[in-house]
Amino acid sequence: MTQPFPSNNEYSGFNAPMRVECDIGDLVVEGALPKDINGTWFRLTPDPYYPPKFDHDNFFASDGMLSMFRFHDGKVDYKTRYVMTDRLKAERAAGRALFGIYRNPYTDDSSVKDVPRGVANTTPVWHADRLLMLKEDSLPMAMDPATLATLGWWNFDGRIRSETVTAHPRIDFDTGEMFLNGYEAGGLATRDISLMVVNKDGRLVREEWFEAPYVSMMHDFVVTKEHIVFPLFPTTADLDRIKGGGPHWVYEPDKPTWVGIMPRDGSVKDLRWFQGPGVSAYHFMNGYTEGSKVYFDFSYTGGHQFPFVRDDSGQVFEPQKMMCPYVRWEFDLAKPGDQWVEHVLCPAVGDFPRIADRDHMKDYDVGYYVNYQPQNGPPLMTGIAHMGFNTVTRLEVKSGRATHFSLGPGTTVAEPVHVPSRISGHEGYLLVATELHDQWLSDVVVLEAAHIEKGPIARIKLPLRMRHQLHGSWVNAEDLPPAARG
Ligand code: V55
Ligand code: FE
Repeated sequence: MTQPFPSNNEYSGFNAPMRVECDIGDLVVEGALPKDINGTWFRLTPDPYYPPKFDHDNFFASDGMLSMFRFHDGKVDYKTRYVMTDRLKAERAAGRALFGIYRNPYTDDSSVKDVPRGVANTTPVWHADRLLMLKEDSLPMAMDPATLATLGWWNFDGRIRSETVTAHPRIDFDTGEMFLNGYEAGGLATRDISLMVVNKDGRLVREEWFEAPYVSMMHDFVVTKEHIVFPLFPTTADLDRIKGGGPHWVYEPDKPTWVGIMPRDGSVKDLRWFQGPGVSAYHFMNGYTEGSKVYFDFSYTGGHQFPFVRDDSGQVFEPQKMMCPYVRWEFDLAKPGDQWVEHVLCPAVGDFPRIADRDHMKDYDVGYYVNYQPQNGPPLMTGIAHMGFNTVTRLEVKSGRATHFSLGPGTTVAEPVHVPSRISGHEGYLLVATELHDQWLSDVVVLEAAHIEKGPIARIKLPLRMRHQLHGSWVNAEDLPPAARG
């Protein structure tokens, strides 16, 4: 019998686990789905099968649940399946959690010391005819895009040396190359960082390693047509602390932020390091190179975003340290020194940026992200930050012009996904999972990307609530194998 989950914010309210694997055909839709939305939206959600071994564990340690919305012929179907990792199989056989706290194997049951800890719960990526579930502490896990059955760990035909692969690959739309990094590449709390390139056919063609100044939770990185950028923020790991049963991560803002930049065609030996005040950041919207200048766009905060890291670091929540705008950092490689220049792009503090796939690594103008705006309703407890975003923003990075969408009080939004239109000159669509806290349900809204402020052109109604989504990917039907099309 499964025991109750802890009643804290990581496992209750809208964060209460769902544990539902289901198939729902031809969902109810209000409005009309555009006919040129034809393909599948894959999404990952951490959703623990069993209550954690320790109540103070966190959302990111939960089993991966893959879901898909498959759009075809003006209809949409929904399917969810657990990623059947070795870990989940072992726990289901035992009928309880066997693995201890987030990224600390020293807190596990001795019976699972040889079982991989990976939960494959962060980003589903489609590349070279493979659907890969990524989590930054492990190798990718492959899933079947038609049935969502788990196929097994993917080690690039045995070629990869790195023990870890980022959940945020950077794919060059023009060449089909996928750029990856791995931190703690050589094992738990090591300073080794790997850089890997997988060609359009799925073959690992390049792998190089270097040592970081400290072990950093490098959640995302930046690749342009000419450069590769490793941004290290001071959320750090320490092996002795982990061995003592302590948390994997603490935030040390007294340490600097480091940014390493190398030529894309060069080597990690060419890394040039820049340095600034310690801050915390997760996702980059995009980056590009223009002459001697390298730019990337994102938002960071002075305090740490996640309560579990803040608490373990002995820090108090200071709202003013969270009020950081959306910015561009500019690095001029023609100039000496180790500093960058910061430009403010938009005052709305937020995260989960997305752009059209074709715009990656190049000069671009339009990005989408989510943020919390008080005029759209009081804060709601959900997700890992314990406060949901309630607004989608479309930002023109050159002019700073921003437009917004919200369903209003009692609702939240997750990371949008961009769907390209087949009509030339059309900006495409955004699909956004929402939480309707008053109804205890979730809808998916379909927005016209260029006109999000006009509100949804369609609302896909689910008969149940979806647990807080992390990342997703859109795949056009023609890029999927026939069995995975509608
Ligand atoms: C993040 C998510 C993770 C993780 C580390 O969003 C960082 C950041 C879902 O797992 O393990
Ligand atoms: Fe992420």
